[in-house]
This record gives sequence, structure tokens and C-alpha cells, in this order.
Amino acid sequence: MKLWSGTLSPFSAKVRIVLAEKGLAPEVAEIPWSRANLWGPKPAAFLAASPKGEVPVLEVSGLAIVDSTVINEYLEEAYPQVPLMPKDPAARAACRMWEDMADFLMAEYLTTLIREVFMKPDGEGRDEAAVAEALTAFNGFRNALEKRLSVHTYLSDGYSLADVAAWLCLTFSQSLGVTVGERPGIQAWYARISERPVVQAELVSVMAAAAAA
Ligand SMILES: N[C@@H](CCC(=O)N[C@@H](CS)C(=O)NCC(=O)O)C(=O)O
Repeated sequence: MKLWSGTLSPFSAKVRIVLAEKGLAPEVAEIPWSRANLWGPKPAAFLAASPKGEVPVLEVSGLAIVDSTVINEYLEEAYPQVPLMPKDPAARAACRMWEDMADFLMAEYLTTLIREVFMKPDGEGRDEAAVAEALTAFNGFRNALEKRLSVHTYLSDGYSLADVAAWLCLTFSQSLGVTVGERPGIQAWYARISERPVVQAELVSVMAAAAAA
């Protein structure tokens, strides 16, 4: 098994956490990120495996699996010994919807914050309307999370793929100025997820890469 991954890619982080939670340690090939070049260079072997030129990609027995959600569902089916989804079909649908919501925010609005906040640290030329739209979207997500987490321990029935995606969405957006605010349900859940050794190791690695970027 081989993972094409980017340390600063939240979608790659989703897969790294799930692999580690399941006790899997594939060979990892890094696609670097820099302020000057963004993602790249991208080796020919990576571009052959990834039609969109995006990380993550998991190569398994000659098959290149793309998209973090598809990869994680493959891992869930191939390595069910450490389950990260509930069994009940309705609960599985709810789990997938949380993951999809987190993925949507990361794809649409984390990108905005990276472009407008991370890449323009002095604020010059910043598209404030785009930033405001992103902050509103993150606020709506945090409200939905708080509604669930003020009465439940996890987003699904037990720690799941949904918690991994939502935790990454909050972690990456917090590093770009989105705060959780007075939301005790999220705060307790965030601390609970962060305590997991696999998640803690991922956090250390991402923070070190972000500091160096
Ligand atoms: N839907 C995809 C999104 C993957 C994605 O957007 N990856 C970004 C990094 S976070 C990427 O590789 N971008 C390459 C580029 O923009 O050149 C997934 O869930 O894996």
C-alpha cells in the first residue's frame, strides 16, 4: 500500500488519521506545499495515479484510489477490525452527512481563508467579502456541531470518520482565525478527540509543517 499525501492537506490528514487508527502504516510519498508554488512539484507517477492531480491517493494492489472519503470507506471495508462507522444504515447515512459537511467547508471555505488570510498576512488586497462569507459558513457549521455535541459524545454512534473530518475542519480553520467561541459541547468534544494519540501525533506534524511553510 502506498499513500500520496501532503502534510498540510486536510484531506490527506483525514486518511492519515484513519490509517493510523486502524494500525496501518503504508509507504508515504509527500507532495510538498509552498507559498511560492502551492502544491508541487508533482512527479509523473503521482499525476498518473491522480487524474485531478490532488492528494490523497492510496495505491493498493495496482488500483489508485482517489478522494479521501472514498479511500476511508475502502479502508473501513477492507479493515473492519477497528470500526470507524456505525453499523445501522441510518446512522451510517448521518455519519456520512457530517463528513460531507466538513469536507464541503474545507473545499469551499478553508480554501478562501488560505487564499485571503494565510497568503495575505498583512491584509493587503484581501477580499473581505469572501472572508466574511467563509466565516458565516464556519459559524453555521459550529452551531450545527454544538447542537449535536451538547447532548452527544460524538457526531455518530461512537468515534467515527465524521469526528475525524469535523475535527480537521475545526483545527485547520482555527489556525486561520476561526474561533469555537462559547460552545461547551464542541470544546469538550474537541478536547476528547485531540487526546487520541493518533490525532495528537497528526496535530504535532501539521503544526510543525505549517510553522515552516
Ligand atoms: N475531494 C478531494 C479533495 C482533495 C484536494 O482538494 N486536495 C488538495 C490538497 S488539500 C490538492 O491536492 N490540491 C492540488 C492542487 O491544487 O494542485 C478529497 O477528499 O480527497
